[in-house]
Amino acid sequence: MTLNVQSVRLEKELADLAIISAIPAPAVERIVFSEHDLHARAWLKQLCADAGLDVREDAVGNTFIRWQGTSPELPAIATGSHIDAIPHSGRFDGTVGVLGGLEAIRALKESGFRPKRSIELIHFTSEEPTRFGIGCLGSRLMSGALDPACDTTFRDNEGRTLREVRTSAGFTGDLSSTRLPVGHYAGFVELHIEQGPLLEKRGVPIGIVTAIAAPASLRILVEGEGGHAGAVLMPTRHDAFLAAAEIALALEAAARSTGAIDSVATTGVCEVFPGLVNSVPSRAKLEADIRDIDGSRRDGMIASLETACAEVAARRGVRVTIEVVNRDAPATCDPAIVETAAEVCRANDIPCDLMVSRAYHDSLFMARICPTSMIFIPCRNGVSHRPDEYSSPDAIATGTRVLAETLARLAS
Ligand code: HGY
Ligand code: MN
Ligand code: MN
Repeated sequence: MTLNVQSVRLEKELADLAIISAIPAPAVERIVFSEHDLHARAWLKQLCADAGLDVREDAVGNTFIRWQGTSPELPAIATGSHIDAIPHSGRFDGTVGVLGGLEAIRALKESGFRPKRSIELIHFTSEEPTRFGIGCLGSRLMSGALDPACDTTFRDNEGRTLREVRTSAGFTGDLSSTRLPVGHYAGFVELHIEQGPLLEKRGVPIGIVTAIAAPASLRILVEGEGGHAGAVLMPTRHDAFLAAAEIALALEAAARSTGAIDSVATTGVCEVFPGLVNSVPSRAKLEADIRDIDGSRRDGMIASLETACAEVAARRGVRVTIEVVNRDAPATCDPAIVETAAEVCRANDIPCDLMVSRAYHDSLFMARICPTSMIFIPCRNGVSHRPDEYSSPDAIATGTRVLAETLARLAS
């Protein structure tokens, strides 16, 4: 198949999207339903309309960009990713899968190929957990992994509900209408940067994902006793921050002690109240991210954390409450989809490795409703979620080519 992936066009679009951001380059910030997110959505929809594709949006802003096949009644083949970006992040996480997916469709169209099954590019709403505290909001709703009641229970930092925010952004309708049935798609393939160092280290241009790690995130509230930093003597203190610090270290120890390199745990948020130099902390809030490719090992880390919280609470005379925000199963990718992408690599003499994904993606939830896999491309030093995140035009073009031919085979 002679495909002309227009790398210059794709690089320009990636660069244009990168500057639609709440903060100056090279950092990127595009929080779901913010003015920058809405600007980027409008820009993307225009790009897709210019490519002659049909565009529709659901009640939470998941956007479906469709290339009608010759047998439109058959379940379509889908690809896609996200364009929301956490603060101080990079310009390739997610965007490579959306703009690379668009370029894959345009290259196929321009080659004269006609798919039997329609091919649909999906821009998922809020893959990042930034605004509502949970990742993959759009794909969770699509796959039935999240109760639509979250419409009124999820609130952002300003206390606004998901319903208020999404409807003022123009996305109306009942949230339950976002649900797609199993079988709605015949397959899903997501192109994404690896967000790890393995492909670059091995000098391999393509990774094909066989499994996606099981993520969990927890909110931990520690309530102690505050007081005057000079007057409260050490033996009588119930310092909420120091208790929280011990809990964060216990979480690190839990991850390091499983014996598996796939066990990771992060305390990424720590808020101290009242947060004054001469006042003993009376309250501390932690947010912890705990993952492993093995779900039971991940649950073992959570159990260790719960034990540590009880021990610290008793010894320090503080109250600790744990809220599990999400605790998802890992996903196994579909062997037939994996094999199709591997065949494409072999046919083009492109080396590829089978690998797991330690980051979570919308594919984690798409795998619940259709056969799914991912195509990874290398990113420099494995860096991601940082402004210096980088993937070369050649790597992106190669990933886009493999995606295009994989979609063509699946849609034929
Ligand atoms: O955190 C993740 O794994 C994804 O990048 N949101
Ligand atoms: Mn990310
Ligand atoms: Mn991502």
